[in-house]
Amino acid sequence: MRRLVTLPERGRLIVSTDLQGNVGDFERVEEVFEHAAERPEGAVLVITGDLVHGPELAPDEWPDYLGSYYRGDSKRLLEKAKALADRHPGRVHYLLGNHEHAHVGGPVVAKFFPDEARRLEELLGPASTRQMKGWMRTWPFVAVAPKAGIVMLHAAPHAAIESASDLDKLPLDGFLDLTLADNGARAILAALLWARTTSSERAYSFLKAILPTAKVAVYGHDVARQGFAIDREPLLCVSTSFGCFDGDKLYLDWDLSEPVTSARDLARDGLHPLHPEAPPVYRDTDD
Ligand SMILES: [Mn+2]
Repeated sequence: MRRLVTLPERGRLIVSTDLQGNVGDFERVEEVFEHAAERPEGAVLVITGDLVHGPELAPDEWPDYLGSYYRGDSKRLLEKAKALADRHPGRVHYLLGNHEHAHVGGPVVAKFFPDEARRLEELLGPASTRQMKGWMRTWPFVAVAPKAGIVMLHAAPHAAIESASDLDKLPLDGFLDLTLADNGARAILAALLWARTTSSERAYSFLKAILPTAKVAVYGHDVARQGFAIDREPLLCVSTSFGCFDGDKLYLDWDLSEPVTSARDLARDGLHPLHPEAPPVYRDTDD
């Protein structure tokens, strides 16, 4: 299975991170992408995983740390995501996150329910569950924009790989059986889907394995309450939806033909508010 998607060298690149069942935010990402796709050179959309598994809380149970209120609806989000990909063949890429992995062989995730995957599969019923699993099993782990020099993945680029083809060999299953065989592969996949940060050295080594000229890794998984975080070069952690207030949510919009120089420059020139009309709460708007 090919786990690396190589994007075109021209057109717009739209990137969103974790949605966790937030249909309203997905619709806004969809609108941004479909508007960009109307340009003559076209556009591609990359959503870096964790589309599913959101809170189903009442407004008065909602804790402040979750940002703006929404009611998670992963079922509807998946239907919309599939429809969007079908409308734009080869132009919409969903990367596997740890929450999708929980449906196709990964460890149980317990965020708002003791077993998030079971909760969603109960809502879907057996036929749709089978369909969803078949689809998610094909999702790539990494996308690369070769001319821009941007690598996208779910979590921080901490995985020890030597080449892109190492990604293709990683089995999704086997996280629950504790034999020593394939322990190395399990560690690589766990790092790809769970690492919150990493050293510059590990990150550059990951980028080099994917594309020697790559300059920045864009990912989510963690919540950056001000919309993005740069722990150090070449790491750009973006929060498009989950855990943020509406005015702090950011997405990436970049020209695929424009080489990036650093995470800092990409953040300054490429990040845009998902809800420009909403007031920022944590986001620094000085420049
Ligand atoms: Mn995640």
